[in-house]
Amino acid sequence: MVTAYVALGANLGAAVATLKQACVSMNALPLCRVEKTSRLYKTAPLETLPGHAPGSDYINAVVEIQTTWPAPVLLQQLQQIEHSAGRQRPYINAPRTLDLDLLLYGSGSIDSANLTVPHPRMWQRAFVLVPLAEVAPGLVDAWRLQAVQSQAINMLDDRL
Ligand code: PH2
Ligand code: MG
Ligand code: MG
Repeated sequence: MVTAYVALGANLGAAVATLKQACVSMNALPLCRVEKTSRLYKTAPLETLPGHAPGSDYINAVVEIQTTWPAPVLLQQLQQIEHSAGRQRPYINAPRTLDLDLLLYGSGSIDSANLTVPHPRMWQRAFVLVPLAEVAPGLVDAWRLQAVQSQAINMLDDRL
């Protein structure tokens, strides 16, 4: 079994319901169990493409999973769940119905054409680090959280 962390995000459609359904779908995958879930957070869109509207605020969360799938297979399964939620990719960082990003896969480092783990931008993003620190406090040092504290992030009174 490998412990992996997945970031969930959405800013199109019924985002809270979509994230909750995605969590159910991940837990329903064979050889995959959702062990821990974070609260839901409302976050301002970051890294939006110049010339495009930033879109609505995001709902973000993080889950810890236990799996025996190799990381590339797990990625395919996550992309299938994104697809089922109507995910489209008109341009980079476009508003989306569901984004499932593999943040960490055990202690592994992966650098392939379609998968980089640890996720290359995770340490710059409060919407990832704050919920990740909830489910895995030992993985996020205090100075990492301090480095992103200027980014707006609001804990909702709800969880996955
Ligand atoms: N995802 C992005 C780009 N920007 N901003 C927020 N607040 N939340 C996200 O999940 C997010 C983003 C690319 O995946
Ligand atoms: Mg993403
Ligand atoms: Mg993604």
